[in-house]
Amino acid sequence: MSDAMVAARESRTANGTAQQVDVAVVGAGFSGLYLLHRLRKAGFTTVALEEAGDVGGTWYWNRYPGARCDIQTIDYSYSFDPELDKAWTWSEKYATQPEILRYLGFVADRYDLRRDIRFKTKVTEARWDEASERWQLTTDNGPPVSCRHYIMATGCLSAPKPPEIDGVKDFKGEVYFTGRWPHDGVNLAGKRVAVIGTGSSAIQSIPLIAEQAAHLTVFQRTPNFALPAHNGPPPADRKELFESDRAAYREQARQSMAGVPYPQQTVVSWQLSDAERRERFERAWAAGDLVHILTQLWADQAVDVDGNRIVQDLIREKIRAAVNDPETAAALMPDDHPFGAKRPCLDTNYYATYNRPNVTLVNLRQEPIKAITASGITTARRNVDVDVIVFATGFDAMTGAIRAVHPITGRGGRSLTDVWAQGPQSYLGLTVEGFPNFFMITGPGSPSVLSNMAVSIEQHVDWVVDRLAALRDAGFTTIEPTATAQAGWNRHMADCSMVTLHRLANTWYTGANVPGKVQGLMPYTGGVGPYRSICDEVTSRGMLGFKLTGPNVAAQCNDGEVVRLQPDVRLVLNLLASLNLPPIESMGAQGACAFVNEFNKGRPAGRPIGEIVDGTLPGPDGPLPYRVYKPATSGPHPVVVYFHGGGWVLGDEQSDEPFCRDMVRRTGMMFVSVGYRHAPEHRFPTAAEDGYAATRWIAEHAAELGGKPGPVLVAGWSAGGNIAAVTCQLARDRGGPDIAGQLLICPVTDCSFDRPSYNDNAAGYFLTRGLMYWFWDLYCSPADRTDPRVSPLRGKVEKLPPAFVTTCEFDPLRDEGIAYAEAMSAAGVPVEQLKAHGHFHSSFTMVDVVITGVSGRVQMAQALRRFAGLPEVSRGEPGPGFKIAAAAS
Ligand code: NA7
Repeated sequence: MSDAMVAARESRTANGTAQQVDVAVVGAGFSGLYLLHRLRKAGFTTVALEEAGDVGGTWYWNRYPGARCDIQTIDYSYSFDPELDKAWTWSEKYATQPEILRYLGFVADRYDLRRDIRFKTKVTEARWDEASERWQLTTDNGPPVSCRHYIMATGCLSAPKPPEIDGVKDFKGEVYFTGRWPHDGVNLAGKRVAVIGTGSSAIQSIPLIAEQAAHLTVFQRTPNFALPAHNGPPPADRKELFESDRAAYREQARQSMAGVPYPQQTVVSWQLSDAERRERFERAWAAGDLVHILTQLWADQAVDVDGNRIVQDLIREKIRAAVNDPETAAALMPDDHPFGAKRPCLDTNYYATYNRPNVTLVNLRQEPIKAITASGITTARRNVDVDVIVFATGFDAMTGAIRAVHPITGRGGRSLTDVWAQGPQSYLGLTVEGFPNFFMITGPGSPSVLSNMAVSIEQHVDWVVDRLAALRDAGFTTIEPTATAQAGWNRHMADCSMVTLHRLANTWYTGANVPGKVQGLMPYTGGVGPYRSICDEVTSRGMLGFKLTGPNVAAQCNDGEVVRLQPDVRLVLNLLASLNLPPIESMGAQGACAFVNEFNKGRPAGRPIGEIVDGTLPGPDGPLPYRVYKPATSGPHPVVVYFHGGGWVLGDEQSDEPFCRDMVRRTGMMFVSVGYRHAPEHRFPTAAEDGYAATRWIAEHAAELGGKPGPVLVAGWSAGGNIAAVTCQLARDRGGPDIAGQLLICPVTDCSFDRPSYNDNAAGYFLTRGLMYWFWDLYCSPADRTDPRVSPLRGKVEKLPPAFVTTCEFDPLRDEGIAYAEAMSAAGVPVEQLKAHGHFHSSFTMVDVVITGVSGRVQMAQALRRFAGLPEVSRGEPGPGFKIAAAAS
């Protein structure tokens, strides 16, 4: 049906004449305004429907005292028009709400946007009409709207949460919500005021309310981390950086992780001394910048509970120093969540406000609110009479404003509320399967609140409008994500959530602040730059994951999942690809060794452990070097004989050092890494025979080495996994030593190259098929390759020690590892398998780089302990919010 026919039909609707537009936008805040501008420029007819009386979105409503942005305003600005950028100068580092609102009004005027906005108009219902392929929107003011595309630009924090406290209606005094503050202000002078809540809104307003009120009582349920904003004029260094090359500055922001141009930190906390860490922290504290302190201290601060705890302790010290009364100070110290897992706040004199004689803190953890009465608030311990109650109790974040339009009915009469009954589902956080031509700006599943919103909004709007224009030009009238693409995005979201610590706190990021809301991390934690590149990849791969239809064109559906790799694996592989390295096999054996040594120098060295001792042991033809890694706990510890990776050609007893250290810490066991001899000088079966001989010697000399006498365990990665597997077979056949268990990580087990993983993962995942061929050629003649000492899968697999076999989805060696595990299992050997999805050959040995490898190493360590007969480790868990800390550190 043509648009003209649709228009004629729609104008006869029972609700009166519908306003006909190509695209309807809900909201006229940062997102809605830019959408209007872009849509108009792209030639679409459009209308924005806005509940408020003017533009501004969140900045229209949140007028409480002290309301400011918490991203430096230089960064919290539109960048789409360099002329606009130059035409506006912010007066402060963190602009106040009135100034931001003036800015948005200025933007609306400059591009004449108000003429397409219907103010004081709420969308009450939205329905996809299959026949006309248009959305029909019902409003509470003026005509309904019929549109081809429907875009929710409703913001993440615009649906205030009800107070959930009994008796609010009985209260005889004044009641205010920070998120719906009266436009002409509130006179609090001389009044007794209660503030409920200690999130950002409360922390910004409390110091100013305290200055006016006769008495202020703050009711705190959960203390929050707050940092001094050090507000003032925009900092000279940042301004200079920006003004020296505005375009480059903005571009850096777009590619960054948080939408603010800061570099990625590479130094981890344990590589720094106490003094160095304190120096970095003090610098960050003085900078008064959330993104700085959240990202610039050390690389593990946001991904590892130990790295994070150091920051928490330093902030708690600051709170202790700022607040005179020790009991109040203690109550103000957050202890139930990692720093940054809940949105930290920027403050001006917040903690010092509690030193004022007219301010009281009520700790609701000790005395919960029982009810609000006619005269005030009753807790379990006292009645507090007040004249005014300020609710700073937050929002039904991320999904609240979208679900406030109810129902949004998509294909087949399904409502978005039903589809999201178990939590929001989306593709890219922008679209939802079953809801054609429906888009969300900064929706759940996008970086949104974990980023500088201005940057994310521009990226979303540009992507959506560019796609709409391209579809229109190609004759498509509908666009809808597929179930596969959406499921893939949800899995990728879950993968990303394992990288950071956000999942360990009860926050509005997870829906935990709203009783009854399904919980799960809603924003995308994979970073702004990576997210942008994923959206661009969707486009460059022919609108991957979208179904497109149009009246005069063949339907198109390029189905699939855009990211199947773990997020950090994707980053590592992209980085490696950008280096354009020559294939390792083209470097020659010596050149390849030198390359690997150089490569290893650039990685984090590995965490501190008890002791490292080097030595040599007698091998079959002379001494072999070894390196012992000992735990910090007192021994003797069970001994793990470890074989490094490197295709029988590369590496040495030190080359997997970060992995060995990590496993020593996790297992509490001693690792002895063996420097077996390499090809091409020493071909098959040297590595295998060295491995076996070394294991035998280590088992016999365990006590001398400081380990526990008795059975040893063997472990190895890649070709080292091959040697470990072969050693177990030889030990069985040659009368010992006793081996209590084997850990095989991505092992080589067979000389056949025709399993699917050799083809599926032939290139692009660092270990290539070509490199494997080269390793085999250097180590082993074709005639020897079926010998079980290099292809243990061809040997006898009965009566082997219990095994834990790790394989990675994107590894050429995946299928032979699985085949070996299955063969052993079929032969009665107890076998556990970890089939690591989204991982590549080096995922588990790139410790502190591939963070998503942690949970796999936790499982491997548990297996080794079980094999050695040690009890399971129970890690100290500091609070309910840290429940899955073991998997994160
Ligand atoms: P937040 O950050 O959600 O803070 C709300 C606060 O209100 C928080 O301290 C809550 O405690 C508290 N709260 C909520 N409900 C209750 C009840 N029923 N009783 C007692 N205390 C309650 O909202 P904000 O408006 O401050 O900030 C939102 C974002 O806007 C902010 O992060 C910035 O990005 C800008 P809880 O922690 O749930 O125990």
